[in-house]
Formats: sequence, structure tokens, C-alpha cells
Amino acid sequence: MKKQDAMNKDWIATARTLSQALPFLQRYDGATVVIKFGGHAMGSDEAMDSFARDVVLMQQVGVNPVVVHGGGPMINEMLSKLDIQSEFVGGKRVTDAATVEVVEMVLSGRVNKRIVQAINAQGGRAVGLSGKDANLMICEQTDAKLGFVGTPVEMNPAVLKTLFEADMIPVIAPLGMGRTGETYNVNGDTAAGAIAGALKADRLLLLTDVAGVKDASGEVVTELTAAHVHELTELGIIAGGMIPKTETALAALQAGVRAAVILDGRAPNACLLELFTEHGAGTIIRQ
Ligand code: X2W
Repeated sequence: MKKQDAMNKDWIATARTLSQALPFLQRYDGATVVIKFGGHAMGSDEAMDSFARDVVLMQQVGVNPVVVHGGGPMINEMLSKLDIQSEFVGGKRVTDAATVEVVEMVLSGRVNKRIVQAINAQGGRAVGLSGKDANLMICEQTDAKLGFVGTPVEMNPAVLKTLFEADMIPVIAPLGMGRTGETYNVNGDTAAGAIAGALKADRLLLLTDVAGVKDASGEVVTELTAAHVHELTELGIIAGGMIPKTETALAALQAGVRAAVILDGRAPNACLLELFTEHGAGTIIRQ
């Protein structure tokens, strides 16, 4: 008898949670949400499955999710197996001709298909692409010293809209094509920002391995304006690895994204917490 009562309480709580989510479900019906899923956030099979489940749920309730992934640690692993040395300058991998081949093989081949498979295993219909497909992301060389590292200069997101209409979930590897046919390696955050900008997305979720942007006392700030981000950066409070994230967020806002959120992708159901609860997650940045 007692056990039955306890179980009833669990189900009642589940029903209440669903009911409380209604205004959020309504708010995001038809919204476009771009999610950057980094190599560090996809470490374990459990993390991958839980992420995939959240993405399928989002799509089920009317969101158009777009996954843009990284895979830095997986590229490192393959380069080291092949005895190819690799270094980063300013957060970007110096990419010679041999390296860009490995980057494409690992990102478009292994990492992209693993995510596609995980989403499909949860009942979604994911389609794997890179920035090369349908000319989605045309790039120019970022800096001659970095070799085949690209900066997106022209976006053609029509293919993504076609996939939304067919209830498919695009999963995008951050590679771009040069105007004369080169393959460019693009930082995953940069690619996610450019794609979110091109879609004028409602949200850009940058899943990282920290809880969000911290203030001078080390507390996570839940909301920031672009002006606050500039202030905290000038004061040196936003520093190190957080700078490329906040820069991506600001560039996305400039391009017409409504808000960007920097959140901990290792937290269970991080995306659902952010979109469908009062609580939210991480740091939301708006104009
Ligand atoms: C990255 C692309 C992968 C990436 C690289 O070669 O590692 C550049 O640095 P994470 O997992 O998001 O760090 N590209 C130019 O961004 O992966």
C-alpha cells in the first residue's frame, strides 16, 4: 500500500511538471533552436543518448532543432594515431593539408554519424551534413598562419528549411568550402553562431563544460546584455576559453539571433531545463 502511494506521488509530480511546461511549449512552438554540441560534452554514451533524447523531444513539441557539433578531442586522438603533430593558436587548430583531411574524416565521418545514429535511435529523423552540403557555409581563409582554417562569409540555409518542413533534424559538421573548392576547418562555436545567424534563430545554445559566465565573485550570472559582456571582458572577468564563446554569442545577436545561452552540457537534460522551465540554465545573453 505504502509503495503504491509513493509511486502515485511520482506520477503526479510528472504530470504536474508537464502541465507547468505548457507556456514554454507554446512559446517555442515553431521556434528555431541551434545547439552547439562540443566534443567535451559528448564524452560518454549516456551523455550522447541523453542529448539525443532532448533533441528528439524538442522536435516532437514543435521546435526546429539544428545540431552543430565539434569533436576536437576525437580529432586529436586520430591525429596522434597517425603521428601528425597539431597545435592551437588563439583557440584554433593550425590546419595543414594533411590535417584538414583527418579533420573532415573524423568530423563528417565518425562524430557526425554517431550523433545522427543516437538521435535516430530515440525515434527522431536526423540527417548528417557539413557546411559543404548545398553550399551551406562558404568560407574564406581566416589567417594564412592557420592554414586551412575558415571564416564563414556566405551562408545558404535553404537546405535546413527544407529539412524542417520534412520534420528532419539537421546535424552539421563544422567544415566549409572555399570559393575555389578548398576544404576549410571551422571552429565549432563559430560555425554554430554563423548558422544560427543565417536562420535568425530564436535561441543559440552553446553547450560547454562550465556552468555559464561568472562574475567577479565567481558566481554564475543568469542574464547579461551585450553591453555587460563588453564590460566584463574589458575588466578581464570574462577571460580565457570563455572569450570565444561570448564572442560567438555577440556575433550571433548582431546577425539577428534573439538570444544566446552559454550552459553546462554535462548537466542532465540541460537543453530542456533551459527551454521549458522557469529556472533556465547557464547564462542568457540578449542585445
Ligand atoms: C576545430 C573543429 C572541431 C571543434 C578543431 O580542429 O578542433 C578549429 O579549431 P570542439 O569539440 O567544439 O572543440 N576547428 C579551427 O570545434 O571541436
